[in-house]
Amino acid sequence: MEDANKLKEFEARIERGEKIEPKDWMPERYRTQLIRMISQHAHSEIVGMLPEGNWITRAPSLRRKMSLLAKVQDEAGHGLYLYCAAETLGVDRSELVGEFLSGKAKYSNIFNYPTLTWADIGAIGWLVDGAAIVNQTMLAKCSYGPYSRANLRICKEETFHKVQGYEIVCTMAQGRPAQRKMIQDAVNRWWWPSLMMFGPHDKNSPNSAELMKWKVKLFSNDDLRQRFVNLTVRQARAAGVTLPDPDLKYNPETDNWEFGEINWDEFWSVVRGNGPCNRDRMRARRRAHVEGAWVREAADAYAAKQRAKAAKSA
Ligand code: FAQ
Repeated sequence: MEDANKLKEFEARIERGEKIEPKDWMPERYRTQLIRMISQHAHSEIVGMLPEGNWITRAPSLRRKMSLLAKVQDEAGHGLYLYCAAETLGVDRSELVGEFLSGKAKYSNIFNYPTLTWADIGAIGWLVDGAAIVNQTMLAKCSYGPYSRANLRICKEETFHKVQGYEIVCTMAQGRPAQRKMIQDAVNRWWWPSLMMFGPHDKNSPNSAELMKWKVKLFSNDDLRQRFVNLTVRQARAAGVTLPDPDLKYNPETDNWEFGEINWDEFWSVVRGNGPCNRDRMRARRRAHVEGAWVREAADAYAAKQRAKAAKSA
């Protein structure tokens, strides 16, 4: 009875647009859904450093190298904000990282594709960060305070990432024939996986109804995907590249760019661990975890020393 009243009050607060904060009462299901989603998001940011990290030493100029270094470093920071946001829900970071390293926790499909040429760095910044911004601008308004604030900060940085990528795309699209071919090839390879980032169609999305009811998601997977397509078609035209979809056509009645069918078999195969780079990505992260053990130990020792110092002077 008490819980029924609390649930009613909780839902009324969400309805009024109030933020739910860590110490507030929340249904267990809200808490577990948020932990699932925020931790998957954190793992994605961390794995997301790998495809682009692959090109830091081969960036074509110092300016490009500096921008890419800053971007990859930002992704690590996003992972950390997000693990902190998940921890406010009473879960330990080491538990979440353990689930990721054991292969139990998911991370975004997109980071299981290879970066074959420098042009892929442009395509990722433009398309992958572009898709992430569409999704995360919504999440910055979500009902859970710490996740909302983390996304607000993430979006500001992602905006720079997108411009960095789009500038590479535009530069290469105006370059020599070999450069134009290279950027078009990268766009062809990253377009469809970017559309998959928004998740399955609404009718096949088991979590959406609950997440939308509690305003964690404010728009559905399909609505956000459509928004991304509408924005990107115009940008592709301005840049001088084509999107690899013969079914792409404008519908004046809905003001939407309709697009062809996504290959969901490919999506699920990648999500289940069988994409082109899943094994490489997991191997790299497991190795980094082992090699980074001394950093965690040193940080723990430092924190313990600071606590002892504070206790002594209190
Ligand atoms: N990949 O019921 P739904 C970035 C899973 S960050 C893998 O629709 P939901 C920045 C889903 O987990 C990119 N799995 O799920 C960057 C669920 O399985 P589960 C990451 C996916 O949660 C840029 C099942 O399918 N962003 O790019 C995917 O309602 C460049 C059923 O799906 C976030 O994580 C997928 N794409 O909606 C970094 C944002 N989609 O858990 C470096 C936060 C779905 O029940 C370089 N997350 N699945 O076993 C979200 O907005 C949502 O979780 C969705 C999925 C929209 C991803």
